[in-house]
Amino acid sequence: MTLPSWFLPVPPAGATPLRVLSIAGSDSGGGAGLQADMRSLALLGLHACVAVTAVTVQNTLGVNSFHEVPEDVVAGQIEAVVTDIGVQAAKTGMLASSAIIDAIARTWRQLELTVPLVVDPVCASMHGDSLLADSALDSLRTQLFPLATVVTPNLDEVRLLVGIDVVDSDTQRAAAKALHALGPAWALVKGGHLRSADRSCDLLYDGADFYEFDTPRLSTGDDHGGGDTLAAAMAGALAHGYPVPDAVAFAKRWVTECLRAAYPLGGGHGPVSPLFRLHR
Ligand code: PXL
Repeated sequence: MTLPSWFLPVPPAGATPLRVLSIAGSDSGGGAGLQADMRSLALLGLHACVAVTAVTVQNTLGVNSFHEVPEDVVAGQIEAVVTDIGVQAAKTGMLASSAIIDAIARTWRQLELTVPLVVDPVCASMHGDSLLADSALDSLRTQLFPLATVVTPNLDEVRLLVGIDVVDSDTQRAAAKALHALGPAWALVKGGHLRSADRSCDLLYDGADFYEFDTPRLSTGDDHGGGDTLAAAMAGALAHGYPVPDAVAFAKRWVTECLRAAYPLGGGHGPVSPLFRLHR
């Protein structure tokens, strides 16, 4: 199954859309976190459910603080959603603490969930504000990664998770192998501007084959929520049943369009924007 472009099939008005569960933190500025997930998923024609993990106090200049949601409330949201509404895919973003990660993994296993799970191992904001306790890295590696269909770290997160400094394609491959060894079915190592400033070269690995995704890289200061948007679009494509490499290819096209449509907001970094979809 190959996707034609940057859109997914949209259900007719009144028909129940496919559902994706976003397990993520709230961004009061509306650009990243669960707000980014809901914006993209809605504009892709899916229904987003949420399990809120933390409430951040932030604007476009940075994250001032955050308040964690008690882990039993995070688990309760997941259970309430999947036992009634049902979801075809899920994704995780900011998870804040080890207790929350353990509760998500425990709930996932107890409910015997088998839908695709995209784990975006969010560790810090683009300004460098921490969004995950250092002590939680081990829970991420040992509890959540083995349940993941695909993990999507950027280069900073790769360094924290597997201790590899990705500087070229050999180290990118080594990182993909080390991440895959932690248990996810697939590992996507996002390359950032690894090869050149104007290319975005991501590497996907399933334990057997490497898949390279080399696409034009748009540089804009307004790229808040880019990683969340990529992972949300992947989850949307997986909910539709597309294979992981197709979901990655699709999500890269989607986030590129969202970067093209990014807008300034506040005094800092504006968000990537799926609103372009309203004009097409
Ligand atoms: O973009 C990563 C991210 C995810 N979730 C929340 C965030 C951020 C970045 O700031 O605030 C809630």
